[in-house]
Amino acid sequence: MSEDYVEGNFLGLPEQGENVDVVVLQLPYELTTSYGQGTALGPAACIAASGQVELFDSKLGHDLPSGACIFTAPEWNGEGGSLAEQLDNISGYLQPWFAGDCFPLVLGGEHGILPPLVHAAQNHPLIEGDLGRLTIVQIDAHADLRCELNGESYSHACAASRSLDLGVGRLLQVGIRAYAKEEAEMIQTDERITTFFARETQSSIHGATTWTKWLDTLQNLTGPVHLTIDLDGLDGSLVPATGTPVPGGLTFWQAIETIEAVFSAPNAVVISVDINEIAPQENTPLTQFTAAMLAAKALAVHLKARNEGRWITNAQPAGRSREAIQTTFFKQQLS
Ligand SMILES: [Mn+2]
Repeated sequence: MSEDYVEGNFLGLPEQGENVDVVVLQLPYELTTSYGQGTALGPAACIAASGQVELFDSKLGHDLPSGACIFTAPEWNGEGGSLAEQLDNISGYLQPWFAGDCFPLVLGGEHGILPPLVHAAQNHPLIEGDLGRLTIVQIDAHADLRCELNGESYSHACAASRSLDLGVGRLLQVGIRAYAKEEAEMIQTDERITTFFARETQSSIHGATTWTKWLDTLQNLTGPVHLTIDLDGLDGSLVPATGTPVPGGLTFWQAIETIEAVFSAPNAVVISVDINEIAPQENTPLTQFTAAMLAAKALAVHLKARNEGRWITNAQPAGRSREAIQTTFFKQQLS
């Protein structure tokens, strides 16, 4: 730990400069988690664990933050009595940071944060209200394509289908190994969705071939991309404290390769990333540490993309203090 380590900041990094290059946003949101508990404590636990992550990144070739200003923003305050109010407040909290002048690195919270994040992203200068331009790349054990779960249409189990409902143009999924019949049918019939099942990528017979196809698919991405990493996409042994750990998932290096491939796609711009379903475990910090490692990797390859000219910088810098936007979108949807 270095001398200028700042408690409560991602990687303990001191913030340099008034303009924000990367903002770390914490969403301690847990309203619909079905099995585990503690995802509301995940973001802070991830920040704490990030103090143990090495700052050197071999792909970047430098120590983080490599001259960039990384701002760990005050966490979302969790306000909102009803589910709809919480979703609106999450979107309103995120919106000012999707202005295109900085890169949002979002820590959740359960996967139900995805639809309000997508809603917040629609004013991004590369999207301009047309979410059809946006591709979501999803690492997950579950397809999250349910119509509803326990009568709740904004459950974490519906995160991907609600995002498609908002108009997202394309969805690429990997790690998927737990899904319902309705989800299997949607994957087969909906042309927006491409799914690489864990059964195929982890196969001891043809897994390597399928994995190469997945990485090729990512390299061929075009336009704005959001990367959503549900920690349970990784093998359950790596993330024992996540909401629903599932065996048979991605290895740590497959998650790293996926992140690197998305951010190095020559014709795509990754506008934001979220790492969700982080739940801390006191005796073994493995889950939150794994999340912190993935977040640090995303930060490193984002900075690498900047160095290589694959980041839009024409948006005006808007500084560090930004007011949340008021929205009633989800209230209207759910009324
Ligand atoms: Mn999920």
